[in-house]
Amino acid sequence: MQIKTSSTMPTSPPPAENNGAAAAYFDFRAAERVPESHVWAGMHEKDTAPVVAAGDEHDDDEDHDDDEPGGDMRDGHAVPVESLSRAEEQAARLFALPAPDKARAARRPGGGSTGYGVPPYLLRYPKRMWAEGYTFPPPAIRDEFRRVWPDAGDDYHRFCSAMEEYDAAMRALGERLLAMFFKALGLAGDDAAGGKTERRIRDTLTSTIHLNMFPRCPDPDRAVGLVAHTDSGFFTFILQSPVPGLQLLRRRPDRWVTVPGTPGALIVVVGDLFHVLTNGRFHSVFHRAVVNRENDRISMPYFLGPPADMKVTPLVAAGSPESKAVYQAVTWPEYMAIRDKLFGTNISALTMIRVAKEEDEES
Ligand SMILES: O=C(O)CCC(=O)C(=O)O
Repeated sequence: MQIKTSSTMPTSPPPAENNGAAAAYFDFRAAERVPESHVWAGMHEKDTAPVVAAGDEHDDDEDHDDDEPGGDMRDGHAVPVESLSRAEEQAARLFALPAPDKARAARRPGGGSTGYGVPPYLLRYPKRMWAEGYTFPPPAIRDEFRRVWPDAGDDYHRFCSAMEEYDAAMRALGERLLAMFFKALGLAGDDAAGGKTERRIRDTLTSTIHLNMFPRCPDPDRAVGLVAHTDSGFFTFILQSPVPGLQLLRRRPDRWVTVPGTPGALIVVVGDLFHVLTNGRFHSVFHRAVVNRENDRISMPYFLGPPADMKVTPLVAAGSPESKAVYQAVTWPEYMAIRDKLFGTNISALTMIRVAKEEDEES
């Protein structure tokens, strides 16, 4: 079965006119149909990737690897629900602002990955997503959002406070989760080989928040909220709202699984560099967002990863005692350069940096 992913979807580079600032704003509210610029033909073909609800899954695969899914529901995460809903409410208010207010904060060409509009890598696709987005690094919240609210009035302070609270809660959760992952790998504790590595990773974790607004869509079968992809960093938290839309790719057999809309639940999505760090023990997972006819959906992925200058080196003890490093050590920018080069091909960047065959071959 052929699954369409971010690396298999486009077969040729997009025409130049699809790139650039013009893609920054599209009035989804006014759209009565999905324009050609946003049509993704064949995205929802049932025979390409059957969609089942997460609760209905039956995995009869004898070879099933417990670590295989790479995306996980974490309820009971101890993050105050009020912090999550305050941030979600503020994200919705941001996207509800008039277009000129948002346009003031548009991503600057060549200005990195911060701001309102379409992330640069999505501009490489021939078609646009049914989504608005805003990306920012948490330490820059107060500076960044002066672009939206230059007067720094009450709305600005309410927004920034909510995002700071969200950041603090997610970061603390990230550090706890890292400790859990290390424990699961048998590397926890001060005396264990991984103790030092865990502390180094925990103390240097970098984070990015990306706010997504997936507007309701007049023809959801012809549109996509966010094309299938893996995250490149360590791991990502994706808060679930009552409106479902996140789908995870499950393997053997390949199928898209819809994560139920459970308010307050967080999905943990393992990224490529965590796959490398754990020597393939925790697999990164393809995921995508779909849209629906009835409801807008907000999502606020919280991405955690290494600093740019850290070589991510496989923890050899992550596998069996005799295992070797399966991947070359890479920095995040080095890994992204490989991913960028492979865009539009069928080849995964993980495969390119693989130096030894994993027992559990990824595809
Ligand atoms: O909205 C979602 O559920 C997924 C978002 C996501 O994967 C992303 O923004 O990278």
